[in-house]
Amino acid sequence: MNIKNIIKIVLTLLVFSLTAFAQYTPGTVSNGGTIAGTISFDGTAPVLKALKIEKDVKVCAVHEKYKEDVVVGESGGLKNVVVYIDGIKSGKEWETKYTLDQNGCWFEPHVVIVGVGQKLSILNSDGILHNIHTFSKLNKPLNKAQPKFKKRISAKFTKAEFIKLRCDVHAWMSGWIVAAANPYYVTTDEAGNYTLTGVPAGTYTLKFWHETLGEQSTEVTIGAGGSAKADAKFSS
Ligand SMILES: [Cu+2]
Repeated sequence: MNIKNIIKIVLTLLVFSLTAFAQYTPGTVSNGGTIAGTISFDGTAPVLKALKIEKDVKVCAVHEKYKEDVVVGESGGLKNVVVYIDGIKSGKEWETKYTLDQNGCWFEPHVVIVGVGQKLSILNSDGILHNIHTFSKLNKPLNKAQPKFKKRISAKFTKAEFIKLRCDVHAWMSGWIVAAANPYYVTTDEAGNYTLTGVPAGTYTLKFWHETLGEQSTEVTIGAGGSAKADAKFSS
């Protein structure tokens, strides 16, 4: 065997082991724990910017629309923060359904989570033409017309990534697809609250991602069947 072949084999094994190492293995978690908390916005909440709706107004202008880049609730809670466990290798099963809707010319939800390798159903509830367009770097970008008769298309993502999302027909439509490395990804609600369930006992790196305010992380230790609290604050 010459040296070239040996290098080839070593490289193949290395790539294979790295790939295996990066993958998540779903299964049953007995006595899983819960991590919960509140993400808040530190400072004066920015004034929501009204969006101009000048196209397909009969369907699209049914209610006022505001830019969703920073959404702060009454008590200072920050909506649409993705809270996730970074690097967890095994744990609970994936969700059975992941859905993104285009409803009233609006992405619902604004930040949608889909597991890597899982199916994202993209609905068109409007009965008009939309064109879904993703701006991904690690995954293959998606640029697909969804005519009024096409109620549902689907997409899969092979790598974990935060992906900017737009509609090429309606300039104000903007959102995010989060291709999740594991099932421990959630988004915060209007009050900034989140809950991660079914977490195996261990010490984890918990990350908080916001589309314009950046990313933070903290360490969390959770015992079997236990609960942990992790809050975070973002400012602009
Ligand atoms: Cu559209």
